[in-house]
Amino acid sequence: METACPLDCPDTCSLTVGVAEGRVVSVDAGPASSTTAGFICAKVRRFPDHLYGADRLQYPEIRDGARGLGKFRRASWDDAMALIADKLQAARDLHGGESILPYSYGGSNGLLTHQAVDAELFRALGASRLARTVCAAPTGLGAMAMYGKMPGVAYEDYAHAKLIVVWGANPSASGIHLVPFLKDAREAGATLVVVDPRATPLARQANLHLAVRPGTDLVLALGVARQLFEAGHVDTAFLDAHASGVEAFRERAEPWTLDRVAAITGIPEAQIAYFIDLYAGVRPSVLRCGWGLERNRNGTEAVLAVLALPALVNAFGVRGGGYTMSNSAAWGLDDEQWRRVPQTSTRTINMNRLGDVLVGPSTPPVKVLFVYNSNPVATSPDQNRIAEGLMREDLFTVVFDQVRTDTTRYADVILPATTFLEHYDIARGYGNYTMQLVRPVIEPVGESRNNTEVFSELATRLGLGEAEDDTDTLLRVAARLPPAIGTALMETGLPVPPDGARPIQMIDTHPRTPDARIHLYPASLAAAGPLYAYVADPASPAYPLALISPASEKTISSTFGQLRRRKARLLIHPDDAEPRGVIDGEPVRVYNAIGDVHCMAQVTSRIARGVVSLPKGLWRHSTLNGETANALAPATLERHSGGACFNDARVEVARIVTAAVGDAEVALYLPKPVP
Ligand SMILES: Nc1nc2c(c(=O)[nH]1)N[C@H]1C(S)=C(S)[C@@H](COP(=O)(O)OP(=O)(O)OC[C@H]3O[C@@H](n4cnc5c(=O)[nH]c(N)nc54)[C@H](O)[C@@H]3O)O[C@H]1N2
Ligand SMILES: Nc1nc2c(c(=O)[nH]1)N[C@H]1C(S)=C(S)[C@@H](COP(=O)(O)OP(=O)(O)OC[C@H]3O[C@@H](n4cnc5c(=O)[nH]c(N)nc54)[C@H](O)[C@@H]3O)O[C@H]1N2
Ligand code: SF4
Ligand SMILES: [Mo]
Repeated sequence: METACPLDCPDTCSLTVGVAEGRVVSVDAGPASSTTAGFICAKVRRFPDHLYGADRLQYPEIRDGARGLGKFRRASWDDAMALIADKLQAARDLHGGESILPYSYGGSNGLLTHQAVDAELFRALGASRLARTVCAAPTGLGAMAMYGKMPGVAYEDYAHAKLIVVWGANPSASGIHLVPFLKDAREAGATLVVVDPRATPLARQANLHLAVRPGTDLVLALGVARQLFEAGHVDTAFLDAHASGVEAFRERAEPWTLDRVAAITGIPEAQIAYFIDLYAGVRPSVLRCGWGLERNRNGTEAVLAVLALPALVNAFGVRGGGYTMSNSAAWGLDDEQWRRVPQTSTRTINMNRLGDVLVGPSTPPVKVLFVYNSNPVATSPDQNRIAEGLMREDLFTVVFDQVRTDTTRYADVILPATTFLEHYDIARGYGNYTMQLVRPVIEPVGESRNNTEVFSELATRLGLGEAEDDTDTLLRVAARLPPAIGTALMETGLPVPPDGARPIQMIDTHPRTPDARIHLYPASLAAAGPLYAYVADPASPAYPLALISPASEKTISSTFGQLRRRKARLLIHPDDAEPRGVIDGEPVRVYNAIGDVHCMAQVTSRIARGVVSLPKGLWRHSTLNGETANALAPATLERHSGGACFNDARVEVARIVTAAVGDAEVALYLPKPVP
């Protein structure tokens, strides 16, 4: 049977699912979308393990025993929903609607299962609003301010580029369908540059790998810009015609001489100079900007400075020239069109601050937390504080998920959710230009229900709406899509965005800023102070190493994390391992003031000196002591967007040695070496 993959991945594959006797037996590439090109990732091929595994939730459960112990008893849907409706009503009556906090991210959800009926319910309740900033807040804000989220170069057109710059992206894991087009381009003679603190698979094949210190991309991009101005490589006629803020931008780049850039980024001057020569001279050139450079204190300004580069040299106007960031806005949809309850003006809580909001003072206090489409114990910053907050005796927590996650452990009520093979959805790609209908191929597993059913039933119980099922939502949303898109979605299954599926930037598609110009110095962001101001590294003598936590090919954020069997490994450079006595394959402790992760070490020169790396999305069982990278990630906010600063985690690493004390094996830590 034919469907599509809505998971949080830029590729939105078409899928063919084999079903026998009502059970999914195989999941593989489907024919509909040509970008899928006959292959999908190993994670989704293994989807039956997620559907039918031991961790799949089959029926509602109510806490049975002390909070956090993870003991639950089976309940009927009727009892579980009655209890939740009671708690929502009571919280609203006693403390006001804002004491209810819906917590969701929805990266792996399409238009029907996120910010649809759920949003209507929580708006009608007058609940607190949530700023969804755990991902893409800095890139989204920067790309919007500078280009109005102009659609980017399509994957297919990378094959036409002569210079490809992959900046803070790792498509070999995080969007694999771009990789064949990079290969085609390379075979046709294209040069590949990768900007990444890790030697990713593409960095290892690249002509030039700039191993940037995490959080310093702003400085690197400003240094490149300065040289482009200095050496006369800037297309001033193009900028006069299409950009604003050029002089203000140039002034901010001016101080960033190559020697200063090299000192801060850790990249040798000669490599930066080589990159500048390439970028000034080779056409068509395309820049794939990822999300790795946003997850720090300089995120938005880094994205601005990087996305300014194609404008400076006018990389646009040719097939295979320009840049790609998220293409989610290419469809030009206004999601408010299908929400029947208007937006409220209730308080907004930044999702990155969940721990503080639950533990610290908050007016009103959060009394009901409703978690769905998200797994915050595994994915949000400051894990230990979140866990502390979830232990609060006066908090009522609902967790609505497909599997028993690290977050369900803290629930008062667990509700079982369907997966995308059991419900309708509309998946909108953010890498390639595909939008597809997601169709149920099997009946719901166990008693699981989809988001539409659950949120509309709660609305009915609370007298705030009517029950509907996912086909009702589908028809309602499809009818409110722009006619060309809605009709094609339902009839051919493959609509095309308004500016086409392979737009040439500045020819087929243009900046969607109010004046249709490129804003190199966006006034909207400059109000709070001068833009392009580098904030120094948060490292300290106690915590000198930068911890990054990039996407893993084994999971999608935390999804499928239950299926990981091996203990996680910390990547550490030999020059950092040696003085700490850290040995490849042996246990280590990674710690700072807010967390302490025990895992295995992998000593490798595939990571820059001074940087260590753990996978994102790990579950507690993947480390030796149940803390993950998120326990070390501060809940600080990027200053423009409120975005998460996972990669601002600064840590120390020590070898763990064990010793037998009586019958027990006790871990001893080597003291930090004296420099
Ligand atoms: N298999 C798989 N695919 C995924 C996901 C997944 O979890 N697994 N997640 C999906 C989601 S939610 C997203 S947002 C996208 C993310 O897609 P990507 O942006 O490609 O993925 P990341 O791993 O977050 O970051 C990319 C690279 O940035 C590097 N990096 C870290 N810090 C810095 C820095 O300061 N500067 C620079 N230049 N590079 C840095 C990392 O080493 C990493 O190789 O992928 C999506 N696709
Ligand atoms: N350390 C570190 N942490 C990170 C990052 C990082 O770089 N470093 N990056 C972050 C990024 S890029 C992102 S996008 C976030 C993602 O953060 P989350 O959104 O919390 O992560 P997911 O694993 O996508 O969680 C989605 C959950 O929703 C459930 N789900 C899926 N579909 C449905 C549905 O239809 N109904 C219901 N009720 N549940 C459903 C899934 O089973 C899954 O448990 O994580 C961030 N966390
Ligand atoms: S996760 Fe990405 S690569 Fe894997 S099937 Fe889904 S869209 Fe395709
Ligand atoms: Mo993400």
